[in-house]
Amino acid sequence: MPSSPSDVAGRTGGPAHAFADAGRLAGAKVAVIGLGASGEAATRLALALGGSVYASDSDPEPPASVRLRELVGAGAGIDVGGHDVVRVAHADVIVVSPGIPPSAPILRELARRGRRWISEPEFAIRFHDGALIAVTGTNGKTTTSLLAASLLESSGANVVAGGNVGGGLAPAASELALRSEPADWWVLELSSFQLAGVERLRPDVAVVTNLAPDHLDRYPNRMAYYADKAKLARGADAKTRWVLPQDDPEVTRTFAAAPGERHYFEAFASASGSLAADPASCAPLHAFLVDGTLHLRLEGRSYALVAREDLPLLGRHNVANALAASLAAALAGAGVEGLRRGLKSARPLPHRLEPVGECDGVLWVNDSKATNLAAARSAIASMNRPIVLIAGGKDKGEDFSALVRSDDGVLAVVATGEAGPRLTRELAHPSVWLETELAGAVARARELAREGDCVLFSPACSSFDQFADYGARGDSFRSLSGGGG
Ligand code: UMA
Repeated sequence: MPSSPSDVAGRTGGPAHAFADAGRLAGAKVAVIGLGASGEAATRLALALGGSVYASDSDPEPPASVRLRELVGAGAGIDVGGHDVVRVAHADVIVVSPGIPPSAPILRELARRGRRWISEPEFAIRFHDGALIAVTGTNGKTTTSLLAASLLESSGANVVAGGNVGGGLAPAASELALRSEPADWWVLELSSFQLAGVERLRPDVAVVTNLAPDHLDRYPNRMAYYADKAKLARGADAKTRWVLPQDDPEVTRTFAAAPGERHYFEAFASASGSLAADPASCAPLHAFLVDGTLHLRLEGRSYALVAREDLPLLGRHNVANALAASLAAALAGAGVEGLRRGLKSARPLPHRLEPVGECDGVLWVNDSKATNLAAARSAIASMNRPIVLIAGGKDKGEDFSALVRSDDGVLAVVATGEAGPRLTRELAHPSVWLETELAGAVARARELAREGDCVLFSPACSSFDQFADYGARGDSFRSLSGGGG
């Protein structure tokens, strides 16, 4: 069942493959574009491997600016406030930070000169001799990645997690490659921005949680966004094991041509498509929820993993995440007992349906990570109490009319942030309130909620209108709510 970590030779290809074969960068010229978390980590990695590094950022004060002196001391050439395009174009390898869109002037100029670049995780993975679980999807990537890693760990595997995760929960991929004790398994969360710059990255286990429109402020339409997600399959081959949702038509279509063996998870069984009811139609290993218990079916035999009520994570979509993580971990060699232990001790991650307190019978839930409509919809559908919803933030152009449905049990919506006015116009709900700032929205929600209700902060928008990121926004909600008090 599991692939061995040694079974991953030739994971990457493309122009820089020779460096991976040598295992070092030995004098090669490496250009790193962007000095955020990923650019800084890639710079450190390239320096550690003996590369001659030029790193630059268009911002005069990028996130890494306090450590620039250290990077220069270690031998990097650094520019802030702009990029020396000639120097970048002459590098052997160009590593690009995920937040830089292909429309950025530096990338347009490199494209005009016929230069290709790679994303930071692909750069890092070239220096990892072990095996890889790569996790993408629109929502649930972080929970699934971290849970898969902890389930593997519960089974005694030597595993680390990183990639897009952020929020201080796990490092950039390049930081994993810098560790002195190499791990047998990496679990990498990969965003569409990171996959955009992937040439040939070969996961041993590739997980897609789900697909729904997102990042429409960077992509012209959802198909362009899905096309970047589909690059996860670029380096896949017959040995790649896929972990896919049974009932997600966008995932099925997007990955239809991907080579490899398919394994399915199903948290929302429909009468027509249940893995539990139809074992013959499926791959040798899959995961599903039946009679309130998460199950794994391995070569025709079913194993009960954990009862839904014993999984310490709120929300139905977390059942899907737990099934996907269990399947990925099982494909990587985790045993049933390890999975059971790991699932029972799973902890909610900050900002993802995180209960932050209960006061006067009102439960306060921080779901700041719900930065798109689909994530907020999942959260709303997951609650088993009447909801006072706080939503809004940076407007990414999604259709808000679909945010709340009449049978959701939403009592009132408090719209806030840049998207607040459009939310109030588009939401078909009898009780919509507008508050410019989050503080006002929390105060309004406190007035509206009654005993037995919950106040759900699930913004359906990114945070960049008023906050540095979703973490800062969630921290602010947590402290404004006073733990519900
Ligand atoms: N920049 C240039 N030139 C340009 C444009 C931008 O130099 O023309 C600079 C910016 O000034 C900035 C840097 O490039 O300093 C871009 O940094 P970045 O936005 O890529 O941020 P990092 O700090 O490197 O963080 C990235 C991910 N951020 C994004 O994809 C936006 C982090 O994901 C990730 O944790 C980190 O790499 C390590 O892998 C965060 C995220 O919000 C959590 N991701 C999005 C999501 O999950 O929805 C995709």
